[in-house]
Amino acid sequence: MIKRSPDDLAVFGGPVAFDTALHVGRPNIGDRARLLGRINDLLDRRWLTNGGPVREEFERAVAALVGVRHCIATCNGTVALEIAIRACAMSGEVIIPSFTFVATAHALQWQEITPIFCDVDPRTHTLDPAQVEARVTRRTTGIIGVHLWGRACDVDALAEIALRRRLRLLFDAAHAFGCSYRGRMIGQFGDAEVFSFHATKVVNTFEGGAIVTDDDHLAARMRLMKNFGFAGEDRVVALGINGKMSEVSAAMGVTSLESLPEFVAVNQANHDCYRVGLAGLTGVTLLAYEEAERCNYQYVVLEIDEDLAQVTRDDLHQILRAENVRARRYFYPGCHRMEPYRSLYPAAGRDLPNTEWLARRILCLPTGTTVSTGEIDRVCEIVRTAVTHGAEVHDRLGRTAPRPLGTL
Ligand code: T4K
Repeated sequence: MIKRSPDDLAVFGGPVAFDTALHVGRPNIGDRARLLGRINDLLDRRWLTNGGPVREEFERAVAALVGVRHCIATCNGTVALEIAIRACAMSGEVIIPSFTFVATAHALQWQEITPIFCDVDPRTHTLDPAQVEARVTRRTTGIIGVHLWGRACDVDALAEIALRRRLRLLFDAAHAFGCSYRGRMIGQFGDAEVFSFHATKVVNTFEGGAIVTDDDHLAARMRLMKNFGFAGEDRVVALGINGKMSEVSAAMGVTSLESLPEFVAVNQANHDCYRVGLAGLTGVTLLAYEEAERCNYQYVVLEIDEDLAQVTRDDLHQILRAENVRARRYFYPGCHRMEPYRSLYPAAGRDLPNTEWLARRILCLPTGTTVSTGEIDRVCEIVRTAVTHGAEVHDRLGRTAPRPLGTL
């Protein structure tokens, strides 16, 4: 049914728009027959992990697409970050944004390195280089920039700071596979960059990740580290862990890579559909991607200005969930408000005004190959109805008195 008035919304007793939930991060599968063929082959070979041919094929394909000499595939993006951090000999303090998935911070804290949370630029959602500079101390050994939503950080400014202050520079490129910065593929910057190939990413390996770099020594160190430090059958030459990607994951990765252009095209068409469907809505901005760059359009990110829209981001989240649209409030409430950081640095929010501001404005909407443009039209219609009747909807949700606009 068409939802034109607040009474039509499921949250106020109207019919639920979707029988089956619409998810953010629904996995892309690619060519199932080819995937199953590859899985059959690897079963026949009886080579399931530890340096198999499919993992090697995946690493070659990733390195070629990114344009780097080395790709080290791993069991997930978090372990890839941990290995890259250790291989770069980061210690003491490392500067990162708080507005990111918590894995960026955990990868440091897990190794007893202090994450120093830095504010982001409210327009780009990525590290503000001036704020980074202000947080460098004698204990600082590195910077980890995050290419949030697949949009590159200010790579040149961060590289300049890292060079001048003699810091290591890594990029958490978990969202940015297949994206570019100033015409060069993301993956080519800093000492190394880290991708996630988690099920929810544009290219997936069920669980998986990779570190890419042009630094031969760093690559050799990371290859040892991800395999317990083994340099031969019974020779261990360094401290290592088990960070290996399995053959079945790599089979998914190779298959997924073959369909990358199609996945991106679908994401782009979906993004266009959202842009048209939400055009002209007061207080609702769809995050844009730069036309001149390569983008994977994997995240559909709305920014809600609650003063203009008269509904809060949390109102919209509640309204969409009631319609079976599982929108996500990434990356609320910011790492600094999650444990253990919240207890360790209770006052961190004071120095992160843009992070706090963004964390209450952002809502991610479903996209990917499982979402049709017809479904997107209906999602847009729900948002439009809620915002068009913003004041009434907010009031009816019963938040005005106990929870005024502007509070988290
Ligand atoms: N750095 C950054 C900036 C990252 O965003 C991430 C991961 C990392 C580092 C670490 O990389 P990994 O170690 O994960 O490789 C999800 C993902 O688990 C996580 O990989 C991702 N970022 C993050 C942004 O999103 P959650 O906690 O939101 O996951 P979950 O289980 O709530 O799933 C998200 C949505 O996807 C749900 O609506 C359900 C749907 N879904 C999920 C899975 C796994 C499916 O429909 N099918 C599925 O198989 O973290």
